Formats: sequence, C-alpha cells, structure tokens
Amino acid sequence: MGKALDGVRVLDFTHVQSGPTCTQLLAWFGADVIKVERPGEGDITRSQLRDIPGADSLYFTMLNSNKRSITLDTKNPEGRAVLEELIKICDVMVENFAPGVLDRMGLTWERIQSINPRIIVASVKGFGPGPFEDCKVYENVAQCTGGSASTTGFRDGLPLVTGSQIGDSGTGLHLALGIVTALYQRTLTGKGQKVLCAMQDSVLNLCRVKLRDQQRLERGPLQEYSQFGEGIPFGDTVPRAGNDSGGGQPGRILRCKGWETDPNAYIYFITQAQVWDKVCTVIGKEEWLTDPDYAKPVNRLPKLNHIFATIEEWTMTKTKFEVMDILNEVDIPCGPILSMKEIAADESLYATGTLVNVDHPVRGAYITVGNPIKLSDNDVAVERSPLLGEHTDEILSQVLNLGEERIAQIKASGATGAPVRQAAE
Ligand code: CAO
Repeated sequence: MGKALDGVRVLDFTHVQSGPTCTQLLAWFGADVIKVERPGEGDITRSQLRDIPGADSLYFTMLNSNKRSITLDTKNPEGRAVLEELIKICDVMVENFAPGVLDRMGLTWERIQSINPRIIVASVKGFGPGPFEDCKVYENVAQCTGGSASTTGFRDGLPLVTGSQIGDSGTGLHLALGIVTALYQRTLTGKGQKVLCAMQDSVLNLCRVKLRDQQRLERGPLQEYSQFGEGIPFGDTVPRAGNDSGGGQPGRILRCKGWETDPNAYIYFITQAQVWDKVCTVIGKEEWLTDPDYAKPVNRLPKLNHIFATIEEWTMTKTKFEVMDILNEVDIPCGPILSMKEIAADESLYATGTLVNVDHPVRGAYITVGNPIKLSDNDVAVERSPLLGEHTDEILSQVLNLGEERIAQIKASGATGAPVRQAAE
C-alpha cells in the first residue's frame, strides 16, 4: 500500500488546535511534517491542561501525531536563516499565528515566494478581511461569530457553545482540503498559492442550515421547530431549537431506561416519513396508521411534542441499546447518546483505526483519535507526537544537509535553544 501524500514536505509553523489539526491530517496521509517550535516551551499546548507532571499534555499529543519537531527561535538571525532554508525545500507551509505575525517576522507572501515560488502558504485566521480581521480568535469566539452559538441551546436559555471543536478542528479540516487542492493545481501550473481559512467562515459553512432557516423564516414560521407546535410565535431571527432536527425529518432526544441516574441514558429518535408506519407499529400506536391527523408528515408537525412524548413512553421501557437494536431491525434511524467513556471502550472503533492506543516515552500509553478519513491506498500507522526538539539534529543534518560546522554555528547562536558554547581553546 502507498501513502497518499508521499513526498510532500510540510513546514508546520502552527500552534494550539486549528493549525495542528490540519497538519496532523496531512501527516496521516503520509506527508513529512516538520513542526517548528519555539525553544524552551514549544507549542503552548504542551503544558496546557497537563494531567501528568512534566509530560506533554493530551491536548498536545492528540493533535501532533506523526510529526517531527525542530526547535528554532525565529527571531534569532540564525534561526530565521534556518527557517528560510526549510521554506526553500518544503511544498507547503502552514501557520495560524495572529494576524501580522508572519509579516513582523519578515515573512511576507512576496518574501516567501521569492524563496520558493512553488510553496503553498496556508493560514488560519479568526476572520477574513473586514472589520475584525486583526482580531485574535479562539474556538468559542468562532462558534459565537459563525452563527453556531445563537442557534444552539434552548429557546428560553443562553446561547450555547458545542463540545465539537468546529471553530478549531473544523477550520483545520477546511484548511487541509484547501492545501491538497492547491497541491493538485500546482501539478498543472507549477506555482504555489495562498490558502486562507477564516474560523468564522468555517463555522458558518458548518452552520449553513441555520442560514437556510433564516431565509425560510421570512416566508413563514419554521414548522418543524418545537415552538411551532407549542404555539410560540417566531421573531425575526432563527431561534435556538433545542434538540429538534436540523433537517426535514423531525427528531428528538428521548429518555431511555435508567435516565434517572445515568446522564446519557437517552436516544436520538428520528421519525423519518418513509418508516412512519414502522414507528407506529413498534411503539404500539397502530391507530395512528389510519388516523388522517397523523397520516401525513405535514399534519404531524403541529403535534410533534405529543408524538415524541408518546414515543418516549416506549423508549423509557428499554435501555438505549435495546431501543437501538429494535429500531435498526426495522430501519428506523436512531442513535444512542454515547458517553466518552463508552466511546473509549468501543472495540469496533479501535478495529477501524478511528481510536488508537499509542505509547509515549514520558507519559506512557494514551488513546488518541486516528485518521477519520479512510483511503484504500493510504497506509500510515498513527505514531506518538514528538518531544520538543526531538528531531532538531536530524532535520538540520538529514533534511537540510548542513555540515557539522554549520550546525555547531547555529547551535552556538542559541537559535535552537540555550546556546551551546564551544569549549575554550
Ligand atoms: N520563535 C520566536 N518567536 C516565535 C516563534 C518561534 N519559533 N513562534 C512564534 N513566535 C512569536 C511570534 O513571532 C509572535 O511574536 P510577535 O507578536 O512579537 O510578533 C508570537 O510568538 C506569536 O504570537 P500569536 O499572537 O500568534 O500568539 P498568541 O498566543 O498571543 O495568540 C492565538 C494565540 C491563537 C489567539 C493567535 O495565534 C491567533 O489568533 N491565531 C489565528 C487564529 C487561530 O488559529 N486561532 C485558533 C487557535 S486554536 O484555539
């Protein structure tokens, strides 16, 4: 088997989550990813949310698999010179610094182009050009400004952020697609280009169904929202819809056996129109099959609260897995609410490589999420994240082909860490 991005070399100048998500994916497709980190502390996430003293955090290790790490102080002239050597031999450079940081380093697009006109420079920023373009942005800022928070939660509660890192990891995914597309275009043009993903844009892209609803709202109430059935008028903006489905098939989270003590004893139940007769039969409401008030999906919309309450009387008599088994047998779409504990113990996810156990020399074994994108001709095993500067020597000597004397000079300057002094003669 091959590696999809074999031969592609990535200069990974990223930190925290959005950029590292992108470069980790590229590494899992077989690219050689060289992570440039500041000497001493490296990527700030190495020490954030630490669970084992002195060991790289899970935050870091789960976002930086299959990469090599070189420490370089890019504000040191020798460090900057090494960075430019790397730019010369890399196909892609990925960065997610605050706006203006690269320019302040002297690495304008023009400068990078003059060093390597074939390089693809991919950036994550919080916002695209506009009033907020200079702002620093973290995950939840993007969730709030991309439309997710205003449409998540319950109508009468606060806006909510979601557990899915759609701002950071979501943007990293978008960026990875931009990079491979630009690599493909380069095979035709021979030229590099800039790839920019703004976190606000990525969140909005993932929230497009809510912008759909904003425009539908101008033509009348959103009938699939619970509040329609409850007779609560709509305002002029998309409301929070609780657990209502975002699509055309109504759905809800329903209690299952054990819900009184287990916070995750719930199932997502979808009343897909095509299997409405099966829903009625399974829950023992055969009379709904012939009742004209229930026969057509449009007739059911004002009664969704009653319908789901009736279905819930049935789901509460079974565990979420029993409900899943019974419904799947008759093709009724549903999904148990799985806790992270249940997911971490799911052998089938390990069998596909979606979850992987990795060993680490300092922290020991840990579980990480492997490549969620499966290619039939891409064989890359998930490897642990690098220690800070673990590959500095290897990269200077084997990737940049620098001689011993030059390497000693670079090290003496402090560019790769605390200066290494030459012994007095
Ligand atoms: N050697 C020397 N200096 C280095 C260096 C290195 N190897 N790597 C980075 N630096 C310096 C930069 O030159 C810059 O210094 P100046 O401000 O003096 O020019 C600084 O470190 C990095 O700055 P930053 O502003 O990017 O970092 P921050 O921690 O203040 O902000 C963040 C973090 C994420 C808010 C900001 O980077 C950002 O908005 N990024 C874009 C959006 C993004 O990706 N956000 C998601 C992050 S994941 O939640």
